[in-house]
Amino acid sequence: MLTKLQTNTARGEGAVSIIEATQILPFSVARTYHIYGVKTGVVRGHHAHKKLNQFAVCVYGAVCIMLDNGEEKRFYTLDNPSCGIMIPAQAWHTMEWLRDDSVLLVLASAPYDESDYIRNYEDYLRQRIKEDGHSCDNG
Ligand code: T46
Repeated sequence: MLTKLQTNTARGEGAVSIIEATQILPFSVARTYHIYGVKTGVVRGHHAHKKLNQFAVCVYGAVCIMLDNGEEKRFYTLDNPSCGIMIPAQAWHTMEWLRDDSVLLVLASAPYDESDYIRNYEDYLRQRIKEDGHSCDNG
């Protein structure tokens, strides 16, 4: 699930990691934002998006991304600016800061729209069950 970015290195001169949007991303970028100034241990996110697709890169430090599809949670450590991860629509996600002052850059497929967020986990699970066409409710 982690995507390795094309990276050019020159001995003693550091590295350049490249996101050619048309090659790496399954969407056009409409917005970018970056999250920073967060203390170690703080967990952000706790939501899913209805339609928004996103790609995240920790350009400085280390952040743990949790993706939850309603049945299974997966954890990914972003601690290398030459790697990124897709946060697809419909994935419940959190971002935990593993190091002070880590910077998370996010490329998003659409402008900000609060109505695209599902911020309540119970609502999220109910919607997933509806979409999957089955219910776990035996009652
Ligand atoms: C996401 C994860 C990875 C805006 O007004 N415009 C924006 O483009 C964004 C991203 C946020 N905001 C406002 C909405 C809230 O009042 O900024 C405030 C903080 O946003 P939020 O609490 O949603 O931040 P995170 O870090 O929990 O989530 C953010 C993105 O909002 C979200 O789309 O998937 O990063």
